[in-house]
Amino acid sequence: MNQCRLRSLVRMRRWGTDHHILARLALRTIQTSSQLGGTQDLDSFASGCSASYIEGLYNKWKRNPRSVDESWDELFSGNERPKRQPLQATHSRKYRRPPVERTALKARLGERTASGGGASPAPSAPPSDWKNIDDHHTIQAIIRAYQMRGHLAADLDPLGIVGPEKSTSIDGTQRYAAKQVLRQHYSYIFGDLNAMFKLPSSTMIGGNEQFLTLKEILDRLERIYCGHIGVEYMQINSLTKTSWIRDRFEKPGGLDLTKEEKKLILERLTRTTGFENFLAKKFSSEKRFGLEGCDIMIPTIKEVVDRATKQGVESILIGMAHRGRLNVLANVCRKPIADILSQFHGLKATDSGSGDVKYHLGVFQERLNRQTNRMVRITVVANPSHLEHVNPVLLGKARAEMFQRGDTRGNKVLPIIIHGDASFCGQGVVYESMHLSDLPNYTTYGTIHIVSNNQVGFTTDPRFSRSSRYCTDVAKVVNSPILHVNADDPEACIQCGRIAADYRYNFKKDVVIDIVGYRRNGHNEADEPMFTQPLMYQRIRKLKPCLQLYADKLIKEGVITDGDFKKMVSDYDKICEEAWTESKTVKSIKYSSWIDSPWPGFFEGRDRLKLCPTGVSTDTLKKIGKIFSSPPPPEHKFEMHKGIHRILALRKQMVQDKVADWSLGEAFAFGSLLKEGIHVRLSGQDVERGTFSHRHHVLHHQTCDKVFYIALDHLYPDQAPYSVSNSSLSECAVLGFEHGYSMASPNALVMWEGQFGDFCNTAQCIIDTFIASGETKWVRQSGVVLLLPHSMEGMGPEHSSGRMERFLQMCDDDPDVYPDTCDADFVARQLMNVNWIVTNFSTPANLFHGLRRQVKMGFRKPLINFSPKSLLRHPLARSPFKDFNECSCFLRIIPDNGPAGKQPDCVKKLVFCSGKVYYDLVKERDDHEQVESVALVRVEQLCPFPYDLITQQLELYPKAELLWAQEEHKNNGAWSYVQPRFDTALLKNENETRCVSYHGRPPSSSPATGNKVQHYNEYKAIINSIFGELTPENKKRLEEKIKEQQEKAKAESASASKSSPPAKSGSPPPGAASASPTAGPSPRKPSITYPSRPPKGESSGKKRSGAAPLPDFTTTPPIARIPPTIQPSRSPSSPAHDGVTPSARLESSGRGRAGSAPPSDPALKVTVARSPSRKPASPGHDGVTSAGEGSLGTKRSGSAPPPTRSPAGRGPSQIPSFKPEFVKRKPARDPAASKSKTQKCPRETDCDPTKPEP
Ligand SMILES: Cc1ncc(C[n+]2csc(CCOP(=O)(O)OP(=O)(O)O)c2C)c(N)n1
Repeated sequence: MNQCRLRSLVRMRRWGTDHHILARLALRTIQTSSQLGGTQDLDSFASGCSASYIEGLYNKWKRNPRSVDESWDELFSGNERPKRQPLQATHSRKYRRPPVERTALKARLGERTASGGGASPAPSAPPSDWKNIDDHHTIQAIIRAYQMRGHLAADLDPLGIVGPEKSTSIDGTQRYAAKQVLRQHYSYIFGDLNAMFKLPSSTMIGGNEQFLTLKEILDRLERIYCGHIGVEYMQINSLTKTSWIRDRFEKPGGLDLTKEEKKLILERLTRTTGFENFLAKKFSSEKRFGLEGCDIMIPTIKEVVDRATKQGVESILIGMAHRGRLNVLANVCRKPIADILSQFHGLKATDSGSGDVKYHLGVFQERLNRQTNRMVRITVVANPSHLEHVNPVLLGKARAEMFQRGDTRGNKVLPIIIHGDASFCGQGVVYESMHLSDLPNYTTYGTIHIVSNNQVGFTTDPRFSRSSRYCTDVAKVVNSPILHVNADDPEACIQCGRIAADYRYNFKKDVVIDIVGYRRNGHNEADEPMFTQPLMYQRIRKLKPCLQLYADKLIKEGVITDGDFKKMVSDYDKICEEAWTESKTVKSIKYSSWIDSPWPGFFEGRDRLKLCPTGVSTDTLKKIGKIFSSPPPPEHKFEMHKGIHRILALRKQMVQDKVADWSLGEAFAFGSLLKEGIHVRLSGQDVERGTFSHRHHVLHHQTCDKVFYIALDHLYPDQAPYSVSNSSLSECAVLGFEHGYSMASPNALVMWEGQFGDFCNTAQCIIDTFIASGETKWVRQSGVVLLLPHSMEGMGPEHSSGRMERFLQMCDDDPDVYPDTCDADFVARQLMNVNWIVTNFSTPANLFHGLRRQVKMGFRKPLINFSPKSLLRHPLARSPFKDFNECSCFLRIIPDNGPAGKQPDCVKKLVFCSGKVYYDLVKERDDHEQVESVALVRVEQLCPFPYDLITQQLELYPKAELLWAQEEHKNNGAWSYVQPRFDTALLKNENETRCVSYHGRPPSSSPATGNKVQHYNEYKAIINSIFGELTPENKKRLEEKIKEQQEKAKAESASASKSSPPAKSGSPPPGAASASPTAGPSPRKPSITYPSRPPKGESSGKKRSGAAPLPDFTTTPPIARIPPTIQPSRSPSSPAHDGVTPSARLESSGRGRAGSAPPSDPALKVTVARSPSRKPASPGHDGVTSAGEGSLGTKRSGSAPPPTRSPAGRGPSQIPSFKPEFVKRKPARDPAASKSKTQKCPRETDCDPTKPEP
């Protein structure tokens, strides 16, 4: 036919110009083709298609030469270029070889493939064959389309409600590859399915084969990407990771399972379904939140457990909600079934507490994993009803466990979180927790998330509960691969479990498995789902359970027989029946047998009521003070900010004067605990510097990026690790995380500081459901400390109150019961019996003792402390060293030690107060000249209420009128808590007729005014109600005093400006160091310089000279003035980006920042570390993260490593034996890379360096 056609074309030559041109064209093509040695092209080109195509073009050209491509124009008009120019892109697009041409190519390649096997050489296509290139590009794009969007066409829904329709291609094959996947390539694929193509390197579907037909390519891609697994991974910004996943899914045979593996899946599925069936049979109307419809979740988790234990994981922590929880306990943790069943019998508990519903309880099981023959500890963390809020708690606990085990890479501890579909996308805490996943001090080196996706949330359809396509889209923010899988395909689910475990092992990153199933029953077993999802449930009723489907499949495949399956089912039923019989013999339950975080060795042999002393020696104070007030050793040439020089000078002066301000008192607490082997961890927003710029625990080199110094890391050679870390801007997740961290071990002081106390309400769920009630519900203790800046300083409604009233309202001490204060252990017993401790410290010494007491008690109790703002720099809020020494202790109340206290009979008013208002009252009492008639008593520990000491005070001042003074509004602050307790204390004395009157702001829905004048007027009203108006004599005296102080200040500043250049930020402020070194104010002091001048750069903007004028509402602390200059530039483009000074490099390889080994040399060293890697600006999906990120060893590693010394002989004996390898840093794999100044991204290098890059 072709020959024929050609002959006719040649004949045309004779007919006329038009035909002549066509013939010329044909001949030229023939010539070109034969020059290239091809004969098939001649056939193809001269085929009917080509001829009519050219003819059509020619006719078009005749009508309008410009209507065809320039190349055709040249050809038809005879103005051909002598030689073909390199084609422009436009040429290649417009020149379209008829599709049938591929048949010839196919035939040619087919022959070679058949003869030469898989690895045939690439066909030598003509370089000018742009269509051929286009075709290959298209194939590549098709492959990429499947990789990127195949999940959109995957068959994920066992109900068949959601999912694409199959369409029929030209060869009659039913394909899922809908337009949404293939888009512009959709029509292309139906052209010629037998065309052969070379596979691009971006796919592994060919295995060893390099060439496949289009049909085979499509079939393979369909099977991989549009089958029962829909994998989302192309969004990951790492070529290594995407390649790894691609290879795992695409390699032929990679997802096959052996017969034995299939049998194991069936066995596990039998147990899972069998357990639910058994519960349904025995307790048909009991809520158990069954897993039916997502049964495969249990074998999937078990696959993860198998895989992880094989990889060396020793402890697996699971956080989950209600759905399927009992099944997890029975079949994953292997909690004895009888124990679980006994929870259904309504038995009495023999221990105290409230207990919790059975599907919230925690479990801690250590067992042998039979598949791997290794011991594994599995913990399911107790959780409240509040869905997803257990996530950060679980992560914190996992992180702490890693710390204790010296597991620096998450090789031994694996966190797994199980989510519901509606809650995963609905709860904000999921997002907040996800964002912790890669932060150096919070990472758990990857968490495996499993979504039990039953496509409904209670009664709400997904289309009404989320706007995202998938419920898992939230995980994309951290670049997680997401494996969606059809729950009715057990083998696919197991493969996903396997791949997820391997991914986490290799890359130490989060990964998500979304098991798409259904819910066979209602939200709980008593619910009628047909009310709300009638059509869905009509389908569900017709569906065979997954177990049955899979058993049928395996029987058909010959893996098992029908008899085998029946035996499997009956064997497990027998196990359940036996457990049922056993459970009926149980007569009582113990809440404590459901504890998720036992502290072995901590309670045994310990006198829980013994309160150990909290004071330390003066030598210890001096040592800590010296290092805390010193800059890094000079040999490190650490360039500090001038302001820091000044702050350190002030600290040094204080140490010399043997007096401590707030930050020094806090440092004494931390430092002395570190010395005793207690790990200290402080986390929260901006805690490193301190919101109010008072702490400065991390000093930043001013010209070298990521070089910093933490004095508290360098106190003692054998000290415990200190971890201070700025957190993400989250309260809920970060507080949850720290709470979880505190659960893991009693031998750590774990603190979370709120930026302002007010913000703790975004963590309310954690506070209410974990911290306030965790011990009562789950017998689980925690010594977590909340530091909540609180006080009324005219900063407006949201920066004034830590919502003390809410914490106090949740205290569970009975306000109407006067405790047995004669009990020798009264103080400890009171602490032990209450759910948490609430304090409002007013001195650095009490802060010191209060924090130390947290780990000195024989039990653990959360501490909520309302920390100060202006008091951080208040000259009177200082404590002498003697208040920290061995003879000192925590003061639950601070009585009046002044003239009033010394002559109590003369006292007319006894004013109780708490916190910062005390200092206002002292000043006002002074100004009102009532130092002898008004006694001021500070209640430092509000809960448990110090009845014994309060009663003593009441008795000490028998004639005094009793007042409670607070700066908060009446419905806020401590009043509603203390009032009934004062009454109870007063009622104790039969002869007592007094009661305590309230002096504070009136009730208000807003915690504070935003208007300074109103703030002051409110303040003045309180003062007047306590002390009365200032008398004319008072006023006159004060005016004189102010005048005198102003003159003095003027003279001082004049002499200062004469003798020295203007004060620099590096020099100490005048008079700052000469502040009163006494803890309590001297009532006879003429005036209070108030507050002390903040460091330069933090000026309040108000010029204050000398004494505070009256009226003084300028007690606002210098909090809002965060000096930006203290922050070194972290710009990656900064020349100092990686500028680590040679001396500073000393430690750069040895330890990360807040958490590293104590230096082997007691001499101080500068801690150098890369700050947490800055994420590169999205380099695109293939973009490997750019340089400039810190390497593993130099990033600010998370928690400090455990101490290397044996804890024996110091501190409680339960200190875990820390392993030194925690501090070891893996040597850089590539020496050249390690020499390089610019470190590779830890996200890449962190991945197991022993693994070859795919
Ligand atoms: C924070 C929170 N809000 C509301 C609820 C009430 N609630 C309990 S289960 C549930 C539906 C959860 O749906 P999903 O996350 O899909 O899990 P499922 O029960 O379907 O397994 C709701 C709204 C809750 N427990 N916690």
